[in-house]
Amino acid sequence: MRTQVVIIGAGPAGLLLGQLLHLYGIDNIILERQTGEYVLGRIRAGLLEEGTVSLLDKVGAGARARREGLVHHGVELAFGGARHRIDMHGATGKTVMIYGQTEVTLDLMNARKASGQISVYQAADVTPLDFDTDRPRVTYVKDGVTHEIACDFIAGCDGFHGVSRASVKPSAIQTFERVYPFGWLGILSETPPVSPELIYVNHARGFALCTMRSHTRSRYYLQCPLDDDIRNWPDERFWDELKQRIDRKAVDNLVTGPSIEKSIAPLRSFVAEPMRFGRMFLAGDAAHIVPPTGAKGLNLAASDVHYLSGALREYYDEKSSAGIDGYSAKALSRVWKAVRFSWWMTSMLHKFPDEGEFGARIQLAELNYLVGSKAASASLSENYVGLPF
Ligand code: RFL
Ligand code: PHB
Repeated sequence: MRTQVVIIGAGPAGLLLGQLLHLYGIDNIILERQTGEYVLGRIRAGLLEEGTVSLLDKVGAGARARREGLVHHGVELAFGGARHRIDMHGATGKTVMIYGQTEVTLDLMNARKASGQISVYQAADVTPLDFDTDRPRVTYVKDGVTHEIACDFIAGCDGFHGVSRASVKPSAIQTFERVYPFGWLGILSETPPVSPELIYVNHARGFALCTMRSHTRSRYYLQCPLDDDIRNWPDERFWDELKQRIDRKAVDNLVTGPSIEKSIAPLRSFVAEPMRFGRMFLAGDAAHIVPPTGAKGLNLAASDVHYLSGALREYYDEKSSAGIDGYSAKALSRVWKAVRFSWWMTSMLHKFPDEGEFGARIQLAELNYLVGSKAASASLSENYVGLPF
């Protein structure tokens, strides 16, 4: 078998890249380790930047997001018992959209089916080979049979634990990492959101986030110890703890109900440099991870594949390597800004066990400055709605 680009991974990065390449007339095959149902079952991101929604529009997968997504003009920060609204739209003219990653994935899967491009789910032992030569290839096993695809390029869109980055010889790659000493315990419930906009909470008991998927479905997160277990968190305990961290008005408005999903995610910042190794490129979580506090992970996957698809289009249409040569530096420049923003939001909003009372007071001073200063609010807004790409 032969194709122009083999894409490893059918998460948002791989699916969106596949559709952008298809739009540019570049043949591609997606190899995914899991089943489609499994990929769709992962409850993750919920917040899309305007640039991400525009890319969905561009590949013909944005119609449902435009219909069902909730457009938010502001965001709230709660600390010291009070809530403060940041008018993101007033500061930047831009908005964000609440539309779940599961829905984005479903819309992209449907667009891919309609385009007739090949996707292989349950592809085992996917192995990128010879990407430091002019004849890269990828092998995989399906139903016990080994297959090989010859290609021009490989796109590693296989997430943090994928095979692509792991296939690069260690001397060719540099990694930067910060692991935070806590996790996020998240629940999804079929209840109306506590407030029309997101509330990020700094509290002495730990961070909390009130977010949503729709007018009838809420998503809440609580900072929890890294080694905690969801078995320690029956729904009742979750709601009790949330009520202790949110403000009075929110407690009064909170509608509780049975959880339909519950999970704990560790928080980490991670960047691999470069994002290109000969004829293999990394994009999305395969190259970088941000803590979810800034809501940047999925949006970075989108900007990466925007740059990468443009570079590959230039290679095929204009016979120029300038785009692919510049991909890594261009993507990393935006990645590091989002890594900084996510690290900063995480540092300002969570309880850090080792920072003590001094650290807690510094956080409050920063939050007070932020909500009292037009310049500081505008800076947060500009990053939150997404830097241009
Ligand atoms: P994914 O989604 O991990 O997809 C990678 C795919 O590759 C497959 N794969 C392989 N396939 C073949 N062979 C192999 N050897 C393979 N190894 C792996 C996997 O099965 C998978 O299908 O990476 P991608 O596409 O780069 O997308 C990244 C996003 O999923 C991620 O950044 C976001 O979910 C992060 N995130 C958020 N991002 C936002 O932009 N806004 C948010 O509000 C937001 N909230 C979140 C989040 C992540 C969270 N968790 C669970 C870490 C909230 C949470 C709690
Ligand atoms: C979500 O809706 O799941 C979400 C929103 C904003 C974040 C993180 C997660 O910062």
